[in-house]
Amino acid sequence: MIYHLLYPLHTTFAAFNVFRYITFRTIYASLTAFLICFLLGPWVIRRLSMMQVGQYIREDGPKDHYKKAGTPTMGGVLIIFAVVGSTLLWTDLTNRYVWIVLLATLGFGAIGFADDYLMQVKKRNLGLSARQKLLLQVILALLVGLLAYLVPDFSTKISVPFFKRLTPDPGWGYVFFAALVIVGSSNAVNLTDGLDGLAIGPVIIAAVTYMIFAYVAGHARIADYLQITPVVGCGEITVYCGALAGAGMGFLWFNAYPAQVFMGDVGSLSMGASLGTVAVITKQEILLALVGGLFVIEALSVIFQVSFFKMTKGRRIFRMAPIHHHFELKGWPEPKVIVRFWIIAIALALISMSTLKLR
Ligand code: 57M
Repeated sequence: MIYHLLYPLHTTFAAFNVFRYITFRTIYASLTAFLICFLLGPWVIRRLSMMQVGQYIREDGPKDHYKKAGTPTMGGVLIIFAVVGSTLLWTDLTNRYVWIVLLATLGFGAIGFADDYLMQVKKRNLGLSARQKLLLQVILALLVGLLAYLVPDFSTKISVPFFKRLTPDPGWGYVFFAALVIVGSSNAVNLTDGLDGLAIGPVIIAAVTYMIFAYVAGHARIADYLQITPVVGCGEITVYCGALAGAGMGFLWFNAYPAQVFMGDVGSLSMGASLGTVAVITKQEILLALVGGLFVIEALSVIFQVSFFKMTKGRRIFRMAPIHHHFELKGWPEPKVIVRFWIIAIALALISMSTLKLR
């Protein structure tokens, strides 16, 4: 809205020309989203506490978590409000990709909200059934994939990191591929969200990484120079990524150990799906497995643990899955696990950025 209101005035006030620039708007989208979370955070946390939207802690989890009982959850509502609000303020709202990514953010937020809400009403640590949740996620992700597919000139070729000539094209099958990326990302972030700041830290890191990829893909000359798939109009997704990173920082302010609030499914499902959608729009779908490599490690630890557990009738690979619980049970203090996992996420993001040159 700021873009639409102020940029046209550049003919009268030359300084307003600055609103044209994606870089400028990304910086302010990030700061706006940060401020929204930072300023509204205490009020939202108070409201959630008053409404007794407090986390129930499972008794079979690490004992260190018992003291977290009653911590307000559903803080993701604040993140989503900040991301959507800031995006509406700073992006070009005639851009279709902006609306597609907002649909993913709000839609997956709504699924998570329903899950969290049921959990609070039922007053136990279970919300929607896993099957119901997955079905809703798949339907919504297919819709998001279809909308991207329908954007004129949207390429259905898949970029393979490190191999610039390898671009398989599944045609309309791309819609299913996109849905897989979005649902996978949404659930992987959800599994990671089990320690204070453990999920939102890597979400910020991934948002910043994709900020760069969105800018590059949206800039015909730079995309051509770096030989990555150009995506006309995807520059506006840079601004969205800025809002995502800013909102994440604002939320982390309160979610940092010891957390005053958890994001809930409303936050984790929506953040993961947003990143998946950004990966699809920027045509860096497979790269998400590296940018968000930490989420992949967490998800794989669950897949291996559960498969092994079933195959061996009760034996385990890790002391507990997802893998962050394994290190907690080994005696690492929670902040150490969190910061070390962040370090891994930063290293993986750096390797991902090197694919701009290594190909
Ligand atoms: C969500 N949610 C946290 C909070 C957060 C298949 C199975 C591995 C699934 C997995 C699972 O349910 N994962 C999804 C993990 C929960 O946090 C809430 O959930 C929201 C995200 N959806 O925003 O509202 C707890 O996590 C802790 N937490 C923090 N700080 C935060 O900022 O400390 C969360 C955010 C909170 C809090 O304690 O209560 C969760 O862990 O439930 N299941 C598991 O993760 C369980 N693993 C398990 O059963 N492993 C088995 C295998 C065979 C399946 C094994 O290894 O033996 C563990 N989770 C818990 N207890 N709580 C183990 C038991």
